[in-house]
Amino acid sequence: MTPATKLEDIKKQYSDVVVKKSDGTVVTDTTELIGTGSTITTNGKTYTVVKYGDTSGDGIMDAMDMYQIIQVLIGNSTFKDIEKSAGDVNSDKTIDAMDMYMIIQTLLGNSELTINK
Ligand SMILES: [Ca+2]
Repeated sequence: MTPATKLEDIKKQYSDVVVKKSDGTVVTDTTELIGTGSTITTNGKTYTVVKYGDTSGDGIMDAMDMYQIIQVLIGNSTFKDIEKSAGDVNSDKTIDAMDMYMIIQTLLGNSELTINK
């Protein structure tokens, strides 16, 4: 999935797909962005979405995600496993300044995160 993946894009590939937000509500708006923590069920299997940089789970990477990562870095907050996976944009199993750097560069438009999930 790319950062801009919407329900309609998934439906093109999997016609029987059911997408739920992290709170369990079914997504019916085909233009809605799919965020971290959402689940995708197709062909009897359910997958949990990890969107790199989207720790807040709203489908976009923005200042809110940076804020959440900063809070975790300074010890004011902790991430659930799924949020940790989303925040660890360079996939080195830790959330640190390098992840912040990559997210800032992406927000500035200097680079694009590569999505492998
Ligand atoms: Ca990392």
